[in-house]
Amino acid sequence: MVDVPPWQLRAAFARSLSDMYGTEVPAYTTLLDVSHQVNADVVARLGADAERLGSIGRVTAERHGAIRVGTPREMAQLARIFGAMGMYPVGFYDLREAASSAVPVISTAFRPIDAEELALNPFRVFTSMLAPSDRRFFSPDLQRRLETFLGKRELFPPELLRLADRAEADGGLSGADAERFLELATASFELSAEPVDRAWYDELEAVSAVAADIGGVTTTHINHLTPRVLDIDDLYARMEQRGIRMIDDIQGPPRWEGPDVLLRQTSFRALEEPRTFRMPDGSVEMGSLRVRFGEVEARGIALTRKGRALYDDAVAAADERSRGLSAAERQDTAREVWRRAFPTSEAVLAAQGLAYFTYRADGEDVVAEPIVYEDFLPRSAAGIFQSNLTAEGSKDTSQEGAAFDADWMAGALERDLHDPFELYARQSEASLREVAQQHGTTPDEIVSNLEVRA
Ligand code: OOG
Ligand code: NI
Repeated sequence: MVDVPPWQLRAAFARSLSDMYGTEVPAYTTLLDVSHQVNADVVARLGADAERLGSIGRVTAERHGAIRVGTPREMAQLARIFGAMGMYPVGFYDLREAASSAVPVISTAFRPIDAEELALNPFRVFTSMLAPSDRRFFSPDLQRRLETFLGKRELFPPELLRLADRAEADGGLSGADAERFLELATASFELSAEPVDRAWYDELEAVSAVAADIGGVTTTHINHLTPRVLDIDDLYARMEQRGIRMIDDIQGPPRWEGPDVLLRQTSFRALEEPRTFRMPDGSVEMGSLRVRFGEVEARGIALTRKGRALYDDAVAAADERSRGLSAAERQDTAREVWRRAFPTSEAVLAAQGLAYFTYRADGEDVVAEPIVYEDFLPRSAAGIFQSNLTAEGSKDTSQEGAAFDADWMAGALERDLHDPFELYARQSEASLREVAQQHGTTPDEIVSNLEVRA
């Protein structure tokens, strides 16, 4: 019997992970408190306008997680666990390219893909997989030892995977099974108390801190769990006022007077967490690792491919002109570039086909409502990864990188990999068809009228 549908599993899992992570990383609880205050203040200040990109209920519950695993097999297992919760792989991110320091991973994001499911609970997980075959980072010998190590570990108990498959086949679980599924799934992402092999961890860390975090231990863990805020600049300032050290930048678009687009992210610095280590002589010692951090984000309107190309050019131009500048100067420079590149109104974004909207009839009028960006940005992800690494690692750029792409990822996951642009376009076009029908006209006609009004 199905008592608990996928969306309820997803919402309950997000809550349970959040509770677990809050006990592991107390600064995360502070981040949640400050986020809630910031959001309450924005709602008090702006009223209904504050909810233009999502109801306050959705935004308050909204989180994304970050998880890192080692092999295609582990990725495929994750796909089953997330599939049980109505979360599907969307997008392909190559952080090996996006980062200048050694971040030898490729990634996707598991998330709901339908507007109704997103409204019920938008939980998403940025999921990365190590690439030991990439010669820029790993020698053939290290690759072999790494793959042997990873091949021996079991991250997810068979009972969890069986329950996941049942949930996916039946469209949910019975109450008792759901409880067991949530317990096993949450436990799979707890930080393990098992001693870390010091020599192995250090060897990998010399190559890449991310490689050590993934392949230096026999378990996985949630790296961060990110709440959403309505004013990320205010949040940044309030965290610093509380004495919590933030990374230097807010990644993504600068703060400006025009519409919020895509995604802005920042984080508090990775904290030193106590861990036990097994030393080469067999003794066990206390030590610490600094791998988990507290990220926070603000979301804006999803951009079309054309809008995204503008964004990518603006980011490259701002990077180019920001070299050697302070964080404040970098924001000013980005803002200048931005003002030249982007229109300052939603209406122009819509008319020029730069961003995605849904449309609805309001009497004789057509009202456009922005579609919120549900995905990630490789440049920002690389920035977040890098600003939290303890060491640069090593990357031999004279070597040929291993070839991975979206098709490879779909094959590893044994599932379709959704294209984010297609998902937004489909949602937008469906709404256009509906309004066109209500107005007895065509979608094209509706779009050209938008152009006239913008
Ligand atoms: C993922 C880093 C990227 C984001 O939100 O873009 C990321 C990781 O640290 O595993 O979290
Ligand atoms: Ni993140």
